[in-house]
Amino acid sequence: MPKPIESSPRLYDFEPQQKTFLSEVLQGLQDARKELPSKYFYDDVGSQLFEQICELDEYYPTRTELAIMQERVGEIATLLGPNCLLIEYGSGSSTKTRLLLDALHDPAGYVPIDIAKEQLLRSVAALAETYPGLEVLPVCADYTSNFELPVPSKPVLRRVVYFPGSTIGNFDREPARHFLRHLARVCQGGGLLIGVDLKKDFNILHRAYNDSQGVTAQFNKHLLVRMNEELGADFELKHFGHYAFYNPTQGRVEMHLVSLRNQTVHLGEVEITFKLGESVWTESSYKYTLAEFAQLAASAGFTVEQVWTDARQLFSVQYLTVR
Ligand code: AVJ
Repeated sequence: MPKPIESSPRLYDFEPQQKTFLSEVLQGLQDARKELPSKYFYDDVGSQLFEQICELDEYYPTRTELAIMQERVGEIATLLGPNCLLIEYGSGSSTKTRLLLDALHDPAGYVPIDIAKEQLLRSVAALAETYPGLEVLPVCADYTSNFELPVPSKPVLRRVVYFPGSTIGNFDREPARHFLRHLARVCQGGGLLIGVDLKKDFNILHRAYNDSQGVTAQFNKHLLVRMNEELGADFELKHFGHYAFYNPTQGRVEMHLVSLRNQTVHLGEVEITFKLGESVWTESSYKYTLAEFAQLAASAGFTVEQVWTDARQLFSVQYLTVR
């Protein structure tokens, strides 16, 4: 266990190996099938664009998950029980976390885990003000690695991992199973409260990722903006198109940036050529049926204890337990 750094709040800093933006971009764009990791959407501007997406009429997941949480938080708090240690993977959408913290019965502590240190410290400082009695133990780590969890001073009855926002949807199938197995070890004897987006009418999915105001397109192209600004690249935004569609055989929405002509882009010394119609895969967002997710959860060692959905079955919040 590393030493907490000398600022308030204490931070358990595991100094995660962060590959640089440049090295991941170079790797992704020099693959035969070009791709960029979707985590790079979320710098300050990108996070703001995502928040704008969440406000769109067409983008149902965020508001639907929040509505489920608001309606069921009492029930959820009862199920999680008193003195639980709440561990959040990839904090951020603190509205949902605050709902939970408001309802939990005497939580033993709150452990937000994030790879982005500054953001983590900012959100923790804000939480500490609202919840002065709550022991907050932020951890800076790559959340797929094996790290020790900090131990709060209050006794812990069970550990509960919170993984909202259907972020699990961004993992391909095998990595998803692998990550859920990791979570099962972390919350052994306790549970996992997870937001999972559901399969539905293709047209609803299509609209959610192809909004009429073009905010999602701007969010997608923000990766190009970041490469221009931070890596000195010369992507011409007008020569790339936002292309998002539901792939029904794979059960996922795919987001791509498609080259609208043959072109060459420069990234420092490196030249990257694009053929007309060639795409850069920027995100996958898998959708599940309740049965499919239950099977995935079971293969990772979880039992589905409770599922809450909205009336239209667009989204689900699930409590999974592991013995
Ligand atoms: C935050 C990753 C769940 O996949 O729906 C929104 C991100 N991408 N519009 C999603 C996103 C395009 C979102 N997640």
